[in-house]
Amino acid sequence: MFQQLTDRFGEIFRQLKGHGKLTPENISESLQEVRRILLEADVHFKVAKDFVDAVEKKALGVEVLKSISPAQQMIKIVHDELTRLFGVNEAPMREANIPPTMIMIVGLQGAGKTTFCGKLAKHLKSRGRKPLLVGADLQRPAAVEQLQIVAKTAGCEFFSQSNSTPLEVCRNAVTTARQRLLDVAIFDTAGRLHINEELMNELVAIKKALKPHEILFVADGMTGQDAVNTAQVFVQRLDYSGVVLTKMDGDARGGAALSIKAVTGKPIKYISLGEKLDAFEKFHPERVASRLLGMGDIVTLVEKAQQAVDQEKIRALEAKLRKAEFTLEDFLDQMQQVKKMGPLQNLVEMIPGMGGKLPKDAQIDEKAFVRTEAIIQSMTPLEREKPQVLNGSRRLRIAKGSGTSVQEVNRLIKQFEMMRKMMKSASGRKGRLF
Ligand SMILES: Nc1nc2c(ncn2[C@@H]2O[C@H](COP(=O)(O)OP(=O)(O)OP(=O)(O)O)[C@@H](O)[C@H]2O)c(=O)[nH]1
Ligand SMILES: [Mg+2]
Repeated sequence: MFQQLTDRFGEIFRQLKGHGKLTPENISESLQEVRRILLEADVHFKVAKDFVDAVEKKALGVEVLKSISPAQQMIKIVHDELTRLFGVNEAPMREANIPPTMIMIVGLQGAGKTTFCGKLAKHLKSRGRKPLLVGADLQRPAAVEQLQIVAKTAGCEFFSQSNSTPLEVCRNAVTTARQRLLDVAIFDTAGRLHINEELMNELVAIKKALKPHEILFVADGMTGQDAVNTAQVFVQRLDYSGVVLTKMDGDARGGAALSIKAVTGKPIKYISLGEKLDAFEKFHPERVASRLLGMGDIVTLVEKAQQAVDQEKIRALEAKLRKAEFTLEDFLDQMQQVKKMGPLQNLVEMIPGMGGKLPKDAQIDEKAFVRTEAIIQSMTPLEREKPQVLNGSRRLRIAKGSGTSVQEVNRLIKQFEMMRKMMKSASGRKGRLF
């Protein structure tokens, strides 16, 4: 995801490293480059302009701190602005007081609606919910069968009916959900090649009659500004509650992701990263901003790993997180769990210290993964527990032992400390269902 943006931002920060401090000249030089990068990534021109202006204002206003390099200062400012652009606070899903919670999925043809329905249902099921997948796409032949297969793969219940209207299907699905004691109904609606009145009227009728708790607009992330334009038309007609960006595993340049919240006013709630039902993530603005800047996203990484480890381990880990006692040993353990989970491509960018090393063609650098592992494995138990004992000679020994360099060891340790801080601040926000 965002590989191109990550590489290009990395170049800017590297260039800034050569300077002693931020000056109006080097700020302006960097920002010209930032503007170019954003426009090349197909970010909406107004969004790009506002972004650059905001970064400039902050950069010119920062106090020059001796202990922080200009590159670090700039990273922090860009990171904060990206987070703001993505919507700052994670957007929670609304739930029904009296079940079922109704979630309506809308979007153009082929955007990934049906696949997303399956992903969301599977995710909810893993959280102890009982979702009902509702086939309300009566337009495309075989659409209902497709959803039925998805429901089976997700291990969830399914409802549809022929010789009916989409509104009737949704209405009857709600009754069915109540009868079967299912607490979430997900409506998979029809797509069209282009926006047309018939489609909009159909969707507006469902919205009016049933007042779904959430309406999620699904956009193909590969289509850049087209997705943003469609999102804008849909929000005017349907005033949906959130956006799902799909196909973020491909070579999406990032334009849609960076523009859609600013243009529509609606937050991205989920991203989809592949055809398989678990290639799916809740969208966390701050984490994604970190990932985009090559800083990794260890919180998401741990969450994914938690799904693969047993309950006891999860509890032990949570206790450590709360007390900020997470050690390099735990990190290694998590990494090994994660490796079993694949696709590595989606996970690799969350590991601090690896983002910048991914080659341009976005091939997975399996070697970098192995090197991180080798570094930790070359440490003694004490060092893994207390990285603060790692003095120069220990670092040299570890570098030799792991066949890496002292710089690599330093980088890993520095990023590990950063991630520990992140975890501490993230561990307070747990237990949300969606
Ligand atoms: N690579 C990738 N492919 C995806 C993703 N999401 C969906 N697809 C693929 O995109 C194609 C269309 O997905 P669907 O879920 O059928 O799209 P839809 O919006 O329901 O399409 P209609 O029902 O025709 O409107 C399928 O081949 C999916 O496997 C994703 O996140 N990444
Ligand atoms: Mg579909």
